[in-house]
Amino acid sequence: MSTPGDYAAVRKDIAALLKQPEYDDGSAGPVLVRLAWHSSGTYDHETDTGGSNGAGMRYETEGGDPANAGLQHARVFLEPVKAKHSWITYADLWTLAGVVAVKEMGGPEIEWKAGRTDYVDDSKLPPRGRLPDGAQGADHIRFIFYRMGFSDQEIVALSGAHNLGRCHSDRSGFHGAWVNNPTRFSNTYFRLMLSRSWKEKVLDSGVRQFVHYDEDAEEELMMLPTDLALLSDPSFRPWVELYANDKERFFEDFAKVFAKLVELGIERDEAGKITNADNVKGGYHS
Ligand code: CCH
Repeated sequence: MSTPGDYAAVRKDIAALLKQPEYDDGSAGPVLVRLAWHSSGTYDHETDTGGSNGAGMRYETEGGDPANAGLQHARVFLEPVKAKHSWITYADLWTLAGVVAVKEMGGPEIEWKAGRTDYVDDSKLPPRGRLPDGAQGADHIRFIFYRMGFSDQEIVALSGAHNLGRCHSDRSGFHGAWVNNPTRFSNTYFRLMLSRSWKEKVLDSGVRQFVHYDEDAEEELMMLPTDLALLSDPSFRPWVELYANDKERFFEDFAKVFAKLVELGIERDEAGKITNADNVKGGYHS
């Protein structure tokens, strides 16, 4: 047990668990980034529902959403950290883990603020279907991300997280990694998107994705239909080109937009204290 509020100690323990030789590409990092994103990305600006407050993925309604398949691995990786620092809320731990993982994998420092609650307000629970579907196109991406309050530029910057990790046939139905070194944060995803020729492939399961095979690559690389929609859309594409050519600008923009993502639905006073957390009515404590 550490001193309540010692987030530096929590960060250290998250960093220490990233190396997982038996898991995927040897790192828990990518799936932790996805956990942070899916816990936040249910937010709806108009109704002020969803978002990371409440850590709703602990329960079947949200945790059992097919879009969240596989994220139990991320939550299990973090259990020892929660056990050791029991004062931290799951909502804070999951978002902080994503931020620490990005940095540890060579990405930018992302601003992160504490204070999320694990108090579940039933009236704030997101319905299923709030997260994006990789089989779709630009209209769908806009529908999902505009609902959270993001611009076209922010959508493209956030999508750069697909530098990390991979698709698992038994989770999403898609298969493979976007880049050759999927545990190193970089702008390779954008560079490959522009420089390679992507061929449609229908997997045995009937799922449609795009693939490319490089002579020197260990495996066939992939793109989702939603990834390639960023190329074909005239408003998304200039940002893909910018981020492919300017890694620093990508890092800067990614850091800003990821910080915004994990703050969706969180209201703070001038001192940074959350004003819409512990006092919610009609909620229950875990
Ligand atoms: Fe993603 N993502 N994502 N994604 N994603 C998947 C995996 C990761 C979409 C679909 C998928 C973001 C946006 C989108 C990560 C981060 C982000 C998978 C494979 C699908 C499908 C899941 C599996 O099979 O395990 C779609 C569609 C969109 C937008 O339209 C955003 C935004 C982020 C973060 C900022 C990361 C990281 C992974 C790898 C996870 C892993 O387990 O390796």
